[in-house]
Amino acid sequence: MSTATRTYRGSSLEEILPRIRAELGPDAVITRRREGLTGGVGGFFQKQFVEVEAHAGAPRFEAIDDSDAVPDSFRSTVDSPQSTERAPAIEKILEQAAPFADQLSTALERTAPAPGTAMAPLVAGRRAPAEAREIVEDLVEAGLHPVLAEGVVTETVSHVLPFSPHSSLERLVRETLARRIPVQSTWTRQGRTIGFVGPGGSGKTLCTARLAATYATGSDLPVICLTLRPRDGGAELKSLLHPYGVPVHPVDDPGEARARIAGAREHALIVIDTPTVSPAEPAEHDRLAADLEAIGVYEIHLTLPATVGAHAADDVLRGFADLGVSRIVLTHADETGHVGPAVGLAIRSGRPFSYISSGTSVDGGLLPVNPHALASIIVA
Ligand SMILES: Nc1nc2c(ncn2[C@@H]2O[C@H](COP(=O)(O)OP(=O)(O)OP(=O)(O)O)[C@@H](O)[C@H]2O)c(=O)[nH]1
Ligand SMILES: [Mg+2]
Repeated sequence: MSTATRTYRGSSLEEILPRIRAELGPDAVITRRREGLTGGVGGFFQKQFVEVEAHAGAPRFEAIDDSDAVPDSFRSTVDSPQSTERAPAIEKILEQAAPFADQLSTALERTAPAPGTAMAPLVAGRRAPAEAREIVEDLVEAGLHPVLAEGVVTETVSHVLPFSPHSSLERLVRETLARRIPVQSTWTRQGRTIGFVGPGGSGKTLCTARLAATYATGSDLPVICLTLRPRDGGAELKSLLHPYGVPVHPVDDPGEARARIAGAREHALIVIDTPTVSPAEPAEHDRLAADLEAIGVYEIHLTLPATVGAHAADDVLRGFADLGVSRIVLTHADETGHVGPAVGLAIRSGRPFSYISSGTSVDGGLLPVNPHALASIIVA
């Protein structure tokens, strides 16, 4: 039998030892054992491997050397007291293969440092907690893009967990995600001029009514409500706002709109409902863009239904971006818990969320976005 040294690599000793015994026989000599991490994404979620060097034949135990160059991601665990603990499967193998077992025992003892002389690990640091993988899967399940999900959990494990080692990982991931969600619901000036744009049925008219009603009942600012070229002459918006005493002014062009709001911009809440423009009708789209610019609408909020998938969310923003969209209103939020695509869009695009809309009543259906509440929809 050859005494050439062979290297065996597997995910555990239990997996490797039977192979060694089968190939090198019961007299096989273990000359080296080490453990490390391999693969993974960005140095994270790597798989653990065990590597054993062995040769067949008479005992020829050689110096154990773990000091040679190893990859950065390698983490030697031979200094760890646990490294000599054996799983039941190993114990079973040991019982069944006496000479081999003796050599293995010797090898394991020789690879473990004497008490009090532990080697420094080659790379210090903890492993990612096992539940990290499950949380990534939960985030993806909630509709977050896998790269974003992995990034949020990686950031939490590497940079947040060290400061709160006793906190639940889920809670910390939720906080990390919340910190990444851009939010801006107010304007530094006292007066605001706001327009809602978005796909058909996404909630433009209801958001206009809700914002106008909220300010009319609770703010010290006067409210001016316009609706640009409404198909129904403004009937729907008028009926929604009638109980709040807010008049609705249908306008056909920017000149008419400017005349309505002249002198009020600095001290009023001016809110404008816009008509749906189809991407299939670029002339209408360009006309709306030109009108919003001519009126001087400083804040253009895109009404984005929470029910959109990732691709559709991208398409919606791309389709409306040139209208000057600066905020995103998350609408129809009561209809799904699957808000990942919309949240991912805000994070990726840097467009902040302003409001979140749910239900169909005017009262209380529109609230400034709280990023922590939004994150908790994704990480329960
Ligand atoms: N459940 C729920 N329904 C909503 C929400 N927002 C709007 N709706 C309903 O969705 C429908 C369309 O809402 P609108 O506000 O008219 O949408 P729009 O964007 O103005 O629609 P068009 O002007 O026709 O393009 C109405 O029946 C609303 O009551 C919401 O947040 N949740
Ligand atoms: Mg409408």
